[in-house]
Amino acid sequence: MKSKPRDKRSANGNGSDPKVQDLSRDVAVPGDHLTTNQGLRVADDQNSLKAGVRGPTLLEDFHFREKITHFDHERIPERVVHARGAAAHGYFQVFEPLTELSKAAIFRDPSKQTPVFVRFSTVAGSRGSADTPRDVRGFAVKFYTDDGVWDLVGNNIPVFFIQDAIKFPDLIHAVKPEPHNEIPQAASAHDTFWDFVSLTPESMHMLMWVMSDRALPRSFATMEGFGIHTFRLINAKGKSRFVKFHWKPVKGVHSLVWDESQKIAGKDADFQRRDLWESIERGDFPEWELGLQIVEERDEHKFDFDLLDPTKIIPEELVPVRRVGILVLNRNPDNYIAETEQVAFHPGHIVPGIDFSNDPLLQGRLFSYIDTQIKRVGPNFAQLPINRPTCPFSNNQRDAESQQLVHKGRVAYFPNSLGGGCPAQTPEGLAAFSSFAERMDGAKVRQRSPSFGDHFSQATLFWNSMSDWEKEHIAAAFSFELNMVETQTVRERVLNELLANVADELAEKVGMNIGIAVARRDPKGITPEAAEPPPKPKKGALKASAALSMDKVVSGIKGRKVAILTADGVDGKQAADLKAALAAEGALSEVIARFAGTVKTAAGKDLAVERAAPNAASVIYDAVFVPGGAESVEALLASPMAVQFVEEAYMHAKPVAAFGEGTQLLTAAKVKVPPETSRLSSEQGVVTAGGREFGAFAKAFINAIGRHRFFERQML
Ligand code: HDE
Repeated sequence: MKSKPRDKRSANGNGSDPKVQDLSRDVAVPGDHLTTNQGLRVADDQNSLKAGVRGPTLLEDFHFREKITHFDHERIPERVVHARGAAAHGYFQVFEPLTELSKAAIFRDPSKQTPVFVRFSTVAGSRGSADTPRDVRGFAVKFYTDDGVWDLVGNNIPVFFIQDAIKFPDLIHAVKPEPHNEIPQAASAHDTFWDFVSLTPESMHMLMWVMSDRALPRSFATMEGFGIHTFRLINAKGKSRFVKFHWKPVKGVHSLVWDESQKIAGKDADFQRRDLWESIERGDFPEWELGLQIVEERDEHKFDFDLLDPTKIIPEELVPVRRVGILVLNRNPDNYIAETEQVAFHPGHIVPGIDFSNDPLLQGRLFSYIDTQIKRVGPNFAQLPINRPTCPFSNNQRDAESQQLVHKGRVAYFPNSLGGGCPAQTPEGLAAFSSFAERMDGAKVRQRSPSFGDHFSQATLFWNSMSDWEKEHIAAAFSFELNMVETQTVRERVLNELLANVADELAEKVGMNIGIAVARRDPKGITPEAAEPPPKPKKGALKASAALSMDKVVSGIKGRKVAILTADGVDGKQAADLKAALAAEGALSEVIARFAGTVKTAAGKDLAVERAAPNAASVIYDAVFVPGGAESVEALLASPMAVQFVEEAYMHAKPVAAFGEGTQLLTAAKVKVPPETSRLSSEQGVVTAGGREFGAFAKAFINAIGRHRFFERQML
C-alpha cells in the first residue's frame, strides 16, 4: 500500500527538532538537592540505617539498597576486542562537492560540518590495560549525517590478519591471554598467537605491519587510519566505483620505540588517552584528512591482487590517494561510560551513496557488530544519546529491554491504513538506501578464491619499502616476540615458513637473534602449508612504495612535550626563553627538578617547577633540554636519575639539547657531543651551543623535534 508520509518532523522518534544537531542532548547536570531515583529528597547520605549506633544495618534502608544495587550494576560488559579505548567528538567537512563520486549527503556541501564521534582503541588488551602495547589501533568514526548514521570502523593498519570472517574467533582466541592462566595481558608475544599465525600464512602481510613501529603510535593524532576493505561509492546516476578510505594525520605519522612503549606502560598507562584529552582541552585539535583511492568498475581485475582480499593494499603508486575532506576532534566526551563505552559501531550502519563490496571479511563483520551491540549494550542501543541519529528516525521496532521511547498509538506494523500508512517507505531515488544491484551468479561453495592465494608479495613489498632503521626495528620485534614463544616447532615454523618467504635478510636477522638457523628453502618456493604455490609477482610489479615508510616524515612540533632538567642555580633565562620559543610553535615543556615548588635561578629568582623528578620519566617526553648554570649542572651530574634521563632519551633516538654548562650532563650520559661546545652544533638530533647563540640554538632544537627521532644514530 502506498501513502504519503505525514509531517516528517513528527516522525522523529524523540520529538526534538531534527535540524538541530546537538550531540550534548540528555546531558544530566547536578540538581540542587540529592534525591533517590524516585525524586525523594535524601536527608542523610553519610550513614546507613542501623538498629542503634553500633547495631546491624537494616534491610529496610531503601536508599542504601537502591544506591548499592545500582553501583553493583555500573559496568556494562567490556568489548570482546577493542576493549581499551578513548574517544572524542568533532566534525567532518568535505573540501569540495564530491557529487560525481557519491550521492552521500556528507560529501555534498563544503560549507557543512557533519558531527562525528571517534573512538580509538587497542585490540587485545582488556579495558584496564595500558595504552602502549604492540598492537593494532582501532580507528572507528561515527558520522551523524543528514541521511542517517554512517560508521567507518577502521584500524591504523591498512590490512588484516585473515581473509574470511569465519577465522576471527580463532585469531582472537589465539592472541588474547592464554585461557588456562590468563597470561599475557595485551600482548601477542606468546605461543598461541604465533602457533595460529604460523599456520595461517595469509596473516604474513599484516604481521609485517604489526611488527613495525606502526603498532606503537606516538599518539592517536600521529597515526593513519584505514577503512581496510574495498567499499563502493555510488553517485546519483547509480554509477558505482570501488573505493578505499584513508585517514591522513595532519601532524604526520610518528611512533614510539618498543623499549619506550614498555616503560610507558608502567610510567603512564594512560599515555595516549591523556594526550588526546589534554590536546583537545588546550585547543590543539587532532586532525586528519580523508583520502580516497578510487578504482573504476572496469579496472576491478587489473591488479595482481584481488580488490576483495583484505590482506592487500592498493599501493599509492598505482592509485593515488585523493584528499577530499577534514576530520577535526574538538570536544572531549562528558561521560566515559555513557559515550565512549556505550557507543556502538557497526560497519552495516551505512548511508545512500556508499555501499559494500563482497570482501568476505567485511561481509562477516556486517553480521557480527549488530549482534555484539545487542548483547553488549542492549537491543535498544540505537536509542542512546551517543548512538542516536541526528536526522528523523521512525520505524515499527518496539519494546525490548530499556526502551527509551514512548511510542504512541496502536499501529506498529507496515503496511497499515490505521496509521495513515506511516511511517511510509521512501521511493527509490530519493534519500532511501538501496543496495547496488551487482550481478551475482555462482555455485554455493565453501572456498577461497585462488586470486586470494598470494600471501607474501605485499609482505615483501612492505619490507623493501622500509629504511634501514625500520628494518632493524621489524627484525627486533619478530625476535622479541619469538623469544617469548616456548614451543620450538612454532618458532621454527614462523622463521622457515613465513619469514623466509618474505625476505632472506629478514629471516637471517631474526634467525640469528632467536638462535635458529634458517632452513634451506624449498627451491620451488612453496610453503608446505599452502595448498597452492604462491603465485609469482607479475613482471614489472612494484618493488617499493614510499607511502609505507615513516622514515622521511617531518612535521610541525605542535603538541610535542619537552623536558627541561633543572636544579638550584639554573640559568633561568635560558629555561624561560626555550619555553617561550616552544610555546610559539604550539609545543609543551615542563621544568623538572628534584622537588615540586620552585628552584632558585642563578640570578636569584624563583623558577616554577612543573613536575617533580620522581613523577617524570624521559619516556613521557619527546625531547630533553639541559640549560646552563654551573651549580645546577653540578647537582644534576650528581643525580643518577638525571643522568639516566638523558641517557634513555638518547637511546630512544630523541632530540637532546644542552646550552653552556648543560653539555656536561650530555657527556656524562654518554651522548656524543662536539669537542667545541660553545659553538652551535646540531648533528643527529644532538643540539649544543654556548655564548650568545641562544636564538639560533632554539631554532635548531625545534627543527630537530620536527624530525621526531634520529634512528640513524643507532645505525652508525
Ligand atoms: Fe572488529 N569487532 N571485527 N574489526 N572492530 C569489534 O564490536 C569483528 C575487524 C574494529 O571503538 C566488536 O563493538 C569481526 C576489522 C574496531 O567500539 C566485534 C571481524 C577491522 C572496533 C568485532 C572483525 C575491525 C571493532 C567488538 C572479522 C578494521 C572497535 C566490540 C570479520 C577494518 C569499535 C564491538 C569501537 C570491534 C567483530 C575484524 C575494526 C565483536 C567478526 C577487519 C575499530 O563486533
